[in-house]
Formats: sequence, C-alpha cells, structure tokens
Amino acid sequence: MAKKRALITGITGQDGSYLAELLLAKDYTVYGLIRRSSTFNRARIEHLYLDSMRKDAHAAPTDIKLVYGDLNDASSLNHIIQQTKPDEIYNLGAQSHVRISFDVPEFTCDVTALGALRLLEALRETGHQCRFYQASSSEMYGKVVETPQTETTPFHPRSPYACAKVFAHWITINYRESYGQFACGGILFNHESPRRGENFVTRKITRAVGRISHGLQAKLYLGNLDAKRDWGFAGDYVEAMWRMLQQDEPDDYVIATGETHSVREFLEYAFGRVNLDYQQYVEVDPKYYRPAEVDLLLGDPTKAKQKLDWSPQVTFKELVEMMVDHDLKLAEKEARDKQG
Ligand code: NAP
Ligand code: G4F
Repeated sequence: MAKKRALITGITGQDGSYLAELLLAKDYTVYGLIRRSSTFNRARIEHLYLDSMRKDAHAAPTDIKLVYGDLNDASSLNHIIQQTKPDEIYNLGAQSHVRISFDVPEFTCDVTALGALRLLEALRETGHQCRFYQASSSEMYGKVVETPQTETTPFHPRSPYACAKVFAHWITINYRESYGQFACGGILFNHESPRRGENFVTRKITRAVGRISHGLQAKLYLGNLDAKRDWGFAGDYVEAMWRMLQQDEPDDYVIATGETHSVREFLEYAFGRVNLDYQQYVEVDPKYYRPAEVDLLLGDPTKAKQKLDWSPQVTFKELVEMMVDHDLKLAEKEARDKQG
C-alpha cells in the first residue's frame, strides 16, 4: 500500500514538531511548510533529519521534506498542494501569542484567520481531495459562559488572536457543510512541553527556575498570576489531532485534561521542584497584563474520550516536572558555557 502523505503548516512550532514525529513513526511521508527567516529556526525538527539519517533508522531522509510557502501567500499554498498531493493537511501555522496579537492584530488575523481560508480555498480550487485539520483553540471561549467548556459552549473571544481563531473554526465548519470537505476543528486547551516557546507563561517559568537555580537570573517578572488554565502535554494532544482525521465522519472535538490550575499553582510546583519559594523571586510587571484577560479555562474532553478513545497520559504535576527538569539541564549547560 502507498505511504500516506501529510502536509503540516507550522511544522517548526511546538505542535508541528511532535506531530511530525508521530506521523513519521506511523510511516507517513511528511511535508512541512516553512517560511523564509533570516535566522535558522528549525531547532525543534532538526533531530528528525538526524534520526532519519541513522543507518538503522525506520524513517528515510526522504520521509520528511520541507517546502517554502506562507499562509499569507495563496499562490504558494495552491502550488504546494498540487506539488505534494497530501492525504491529510494539519493547519497548525499561526501567530499564536495572545498578548502579542494586541500589538499586531491585522497581521494575526491575516495569518491565523485568513490562512485557514486560503488553505481551504486552495483545496476547493485545485479539486484535491484530502482530510483537513484546523488548530482551533480554547481561547475562543474567552469570557466563558459556562464551565466546563464543551463543543457546544458559545464563544466569547477576548483578543485579536481569539477572534481570528473563531473565524478559522467557523470557516472550517462552513467548508465542511458547503462543499463536503472532510474538515475537523480540534478545540485544544493549553498544551505545553519542553519545546514550548519561551514567552508563554509555563516555559517562561520553567526557564527561570533553571536559570535561578544556576545563578544565571535573579528575578522573574510576570503578569496576571490568578489566571487559570487547563494545561496538558503537547505530545498527547497531537495524537488526538491524528485520531480526528482517522474517523469515518469529520467533526469538532474539545481536547483537554478536565483539570484547571492557576499560574500561581504552576509557580508553586515549578519552584517547589528545586525547593525554592517562588514568592522570593517573582515580581508582577503590569506590562504583561492583557487589555482583556481570559480568567478561567476548563475543558470537558468527554466526546474525545468516547469517540476518539483519547485521554491525556501526562498529569499536571508530571508536566511541570518534565519541563523543569529539561530546563535545569539547559541552564546547567548555559552556566558551564559561561564559565568557558
Ligand atoms: P507555535 O509554537 O507558536 O508555532 C506556530 C507555527 O506557525 C510556527 O511553525 C510558525 O513558523 C508558523 N507560522 C507563523 N506564521 C506563519 C505564516 N505566515 N505562514 C506559515 N507558517 C507560519 O504554536 P503551537 O503552540 O505549536 O500551536 C500550534 C497551533 O495550535 C497554532 O495554530 C496555535 O494557535 C494552536 N493552538 C495552540 C495551543 C497551545 O496551547 N499550544 C492551544 C490551542 C491551539 P515560524 O517558526 O517560522 O515562526
Ligand atoms: O502562556 P500564555 O501566554 O497562554 P494563553 O494566552 O493561554 O494562550 C496559549 O494557549 C491558547 C489555548 O487556550 C492557545 F490558543 C494560544 O495559541 C497559546 O498557546 O498565558 C497563559 C496565562 C494568561 O492568562 C496570561 O495573562 O498566563 C498569564 N500570564 C501571566 N504572566 C502570562 C505572563 N503569560 C505570558 N505569556 N507571559 C507572562 O509573563
């Protein structure tokens, strides 16, 4: 049987790297859309090339291929779809930072909202048949109208990012209903890992714990410590994305742990791992406050459990420990390099 082909937008990001790993292990040929940047930004996927070049490797170097394109450039998307002919597309590309979306609202909407539309249009125009995954977000619930949030909870977005994600989510559903496109919206709650971008709160904290432990940093400046999030492990969440596209019918699913914790609790666990009291190191800087905040997110993953047979494997405490332990090693190396 011919190998399956998947196209991932956002392959250089946290989720893209875990998803590429998962699909290569399932014997897919993986195409990753990358955009040109002035500095090399493939650190999260570099190991996939190195692994595939090992003699005993399961994946061949040709199993992962990067193609230049941009979600802001419709012609590049049309061309890539015709060139790669994927069986599955995972649209993970986005300007994904909520606070920064207030600084660059138009750019955020162009990539995050219209990017999804451009991909769906490229599929319609080329007539290429394939399954489509849209990376929807719990940020869409924003000022929540019910807790826990389910697939039927109404949206109340609180940032340009969240507004863009609502558009992308609904246009995905619209193409499913209008054109019979096999398209799924995965409403994923926050998910983290040692590969999380360093300006998201969890990684900012665990990087600081590592650096403070090794005498490389004195203080950690944060914004709202009372916000609550439903935090899971990114490696578990990409499995759910794949499962959505293996179903007989396309649908939308909430992917979450069903537990919520405050930023403060994350701090307690993370600093506690190295026997430090976070209160001695953390200071609040209002510059990290958002013009409108999302106070509480808590997802109900019952539908995913029942229909996808999916459940999270990593607990909140294990996630914090995994991230702190990784960042302790990183800081140890940084300290060694500094000493020469
Ligand atoms: P991330 O680490 O910020 O990665 C974003 C990816 O999008 C990067 O590969 C980035 O490429 C790419 N990208 C940005 N602008 C692009 C453009 N114009 N054209 C093509 N690619 C572009 O995000 P993540 O945490 O992996 O999240 C993956 C997706 O899930 C995002 O859509 C995010 O909004 C959504 N989501 C994330 C979470 C979460 O908790 N992580 C929860 C719900 C939904 P560069 O490397 O070149 O910048
Ligand atoms: O880590 P955050 O920046 O994640 P946020 O805003 O929840 O968004 C992430 O999860 C979404 C899913 O719900 C994704 F769609 C989105 O792409 C992204 O991956 O902030 C979490 C909370 C916020 O309430 C924020 O106000 O932490 C609070 N916070 C407090 N101090 C901070 C900081 N956030 C950041 N980034 N930096 C701080 O210094």
